[in-house]
Amino acid sequence: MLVTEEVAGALAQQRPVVALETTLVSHGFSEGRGLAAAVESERRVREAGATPATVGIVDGAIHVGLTGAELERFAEAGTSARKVGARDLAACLAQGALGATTVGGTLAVCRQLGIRFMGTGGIGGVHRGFAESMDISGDLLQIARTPAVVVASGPKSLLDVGATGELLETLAVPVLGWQTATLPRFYAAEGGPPVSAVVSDSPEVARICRAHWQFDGAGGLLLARPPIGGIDIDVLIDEAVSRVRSQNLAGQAVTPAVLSLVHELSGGRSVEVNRQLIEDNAALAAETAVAYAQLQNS
Ligand code: PSU
Ligand code: MN
Repeated sequence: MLVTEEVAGALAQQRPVVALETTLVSHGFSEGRGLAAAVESERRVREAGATPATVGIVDGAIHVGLTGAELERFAEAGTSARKVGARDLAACLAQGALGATTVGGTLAVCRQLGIRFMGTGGIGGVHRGFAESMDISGDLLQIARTPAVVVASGPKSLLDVGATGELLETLAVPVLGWQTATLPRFYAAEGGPPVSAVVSDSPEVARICRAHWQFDGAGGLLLARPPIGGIDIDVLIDEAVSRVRSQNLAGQAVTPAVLSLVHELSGGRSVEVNRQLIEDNAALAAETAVAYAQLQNS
């Protein structure tokens, strides 16, 4: 594993570190927008007083902390970069492929290094029609088994958000609503199921994390932050989901295909919301990482 000096130094001194993923860079956007979101996310993490640790697989090694040139490779590769969940890490490494880590893949790396905070846009979850397809994102199991907080604007709204909330409960993942009582739905702030606890500030999140991790074997938490300027595009999402389904796409290709169709159908409006919420979630992940470090040192 190649950990940059900046990240290794921060971890060694127990300073706040925030992991960021690369699937959203390669698969989540087109035309370099993923690169802009990644660069700005890193800037927001630093601005909040934490060290960004963007994770990706380059030339047969896991990189924790990416150079600008490496980030550009992920953006330029687009969907030709492998989408790497936890189960894909080993093959990607051994085969020397370029691998963009998902939330689940990134968390597997966080577990090795002891990184306790990560930011992303929306987590994967239980897909609509899961009873037939059995398509349930690997993100959920990785969140459950990694002692880390994932800051996201809830599950992506192309999923069955209610079923995702239920499965998070089954997996004993606390779902903390950032100044909200309901689980945000990625593009939309409203309309999701209730969260398991409402939180009002980052010191409170830090106290809950510390208490949670005192239980033997406790895993991850989801900190769900509603998007600012969220949009209700449920009709467009329904349309995109059914079009992708009729193309017989399955597995890893589903989420990127639906996202890109939603971006097209919304005339770019959803792209803007998506980019903004990714950056804001990175900043909140950093704020909570800082609060947690302060609590640990007090
Ligand atoms: N957030 C975004 N865009 C994305 C993702 C998150 O705003 O593309 C990615 C994450 O990497 C997440 C993945 O892990 O989508 C979920 O994919 P799937 O549903 O195939 O598990
Ligand atoms: Mn899937």
